[in-house]
Amino acid sequence: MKERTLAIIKPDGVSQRLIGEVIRRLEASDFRILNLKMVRLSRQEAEGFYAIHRERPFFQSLTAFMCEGPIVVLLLEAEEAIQRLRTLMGATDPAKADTGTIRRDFGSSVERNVIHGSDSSASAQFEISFFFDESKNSR
Ligand code: DAT
Ligand code: MG
Repeated sequence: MKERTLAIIKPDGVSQRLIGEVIRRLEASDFRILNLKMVRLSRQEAEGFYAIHRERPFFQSLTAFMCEGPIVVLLLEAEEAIQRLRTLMGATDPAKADTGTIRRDFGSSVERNVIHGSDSSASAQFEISFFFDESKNSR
């Protein structure tokens, strides 16, 4: 089934000049980019995006990291997009991620792991509408 999902190239990905490499991998893997933008999150926006994690011990550090520089937000469409993006990304901790995944190849720690991807259709819906006006998402 064709699905939409949201990916974010995190500040460490942008600063390592990995925008092109991440997009290349996504397109090579048959993801269609329906929309994308570079933004710099305020602390409040980062906290809103990651609100589901607000009770976790790493919340402050995570939201500070997400604001340290620009990010690239991508609205993606593909067959089984949600699960396939997660597979391309690899496990949260780059040290535990499979060989050949984006996080394994470029991540430097469990926090600085280069890429975000929605983990379910409910989170994809929330995250897409967080960044994009739904009426402008078709192409
Ligand atoms: P994922 O990004 O793989 O969906 P998650 O939703 O559990 O992982 O956590 C969101 C982000 O929070 C993750 O990309 C990096 C950070 N994070 C998760 N667990 C962490 C931990 N134990 N220490 C520091 N940061 C963590
Ligand atoms: Mg997650």
